[in-house]
Amino acid sequence: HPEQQYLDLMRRIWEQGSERIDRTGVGTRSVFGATLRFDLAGGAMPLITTKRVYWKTATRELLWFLTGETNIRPLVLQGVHIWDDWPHARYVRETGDDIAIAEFVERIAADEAFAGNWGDLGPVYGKQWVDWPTWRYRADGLYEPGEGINQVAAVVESLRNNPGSRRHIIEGWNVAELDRMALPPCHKTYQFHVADGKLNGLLYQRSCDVALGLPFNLWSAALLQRMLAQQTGLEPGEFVWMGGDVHLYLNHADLIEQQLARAPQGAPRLELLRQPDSIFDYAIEDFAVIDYTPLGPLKAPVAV
Ligand code: DHF
Ligand code: TMP
Repeated sequence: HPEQQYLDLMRRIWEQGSERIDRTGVGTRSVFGATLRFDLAGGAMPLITTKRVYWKTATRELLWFLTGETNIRPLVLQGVHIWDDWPHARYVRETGDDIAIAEFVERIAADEAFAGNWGDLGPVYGKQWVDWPTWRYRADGLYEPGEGINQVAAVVESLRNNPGSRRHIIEGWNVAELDRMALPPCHKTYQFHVADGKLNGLLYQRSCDVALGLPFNLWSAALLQRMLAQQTGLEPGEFVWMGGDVHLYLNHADLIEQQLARAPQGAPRLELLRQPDSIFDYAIEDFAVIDYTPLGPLKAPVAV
């Protein structure tokens, strides 16, 4: 079963990983450099079955990236709370107002101006993907803002017009803007590749929380690949995931032990119910997952 790769990686890190103090202070066991491969033929998806994964939440996050949005408010208004902790932590740190997270999130939803001030993550994924900032020199030697670059639209164009290219890349790692981001991008580089009428995809993830983040990251990257394949008339090929610092947080021990005692269930597939006019026109209703019969949810705290 393809999911065995995920479980094997989890077990290897838990049993052999190096213990390291990390930025969050929680502590991790970590290995450096790992690869997973999934064949997306026939609609197969790397959707983890040894716990329930909220694929609609991950899908809403991906659609939010594609709008270029970096404020959590549109997510919150859809009931998606995976990014709440970071704006909340910044608010508490910068104002000294020790407001509970539930109350903070309520204010983000209710008060647009408050959300404008406190709900933004900085120029993270969405901004870099569809509006990478540029500068242009003027005759007087000063420079002014240029037009943003839409990397996603450019990749659709290059897949259509120059499929043999080795430059189908979407990059999140804008070095000049890292210090303004709530978190520098983890899933930082996407590359696509056309061969034999199929679209292959690769995600390089510099830092990976295997228990909480990776199930979302695998789903979302494969989903983006499926959407790009549909938009460019290609069949989905292979999806390759590569991780840099691939880790398990020490406070995820219960989840890890329960998950490693479980066996993968069936072969979930994704159906695209409609072909939207562009990569930017997908909606949550366009996606249906079939044959997904996961084992029960496993909860663990996210390290902020
Ligand atoms: N920080 C850390 N330490 N790990 C992460 O995985 C992570 N991911 C981020 C931002 N910062 C992060 C963005 N993605 C969850 C999943 C993905 C995600 C953030 C959080 C999460 O908490 N998942 C839970 C709950 C899902 C839900 O409420 O819908 C899960 O059980 O999968
Ligand atoms: P770092 O910036 O210090 O590497 O911390 C980021 C943490 O978030 C790290 O545990 C990796 C995790 N993460 C994911 O695994 N996937 C994601 O999509 C995001 C945003 C974060």
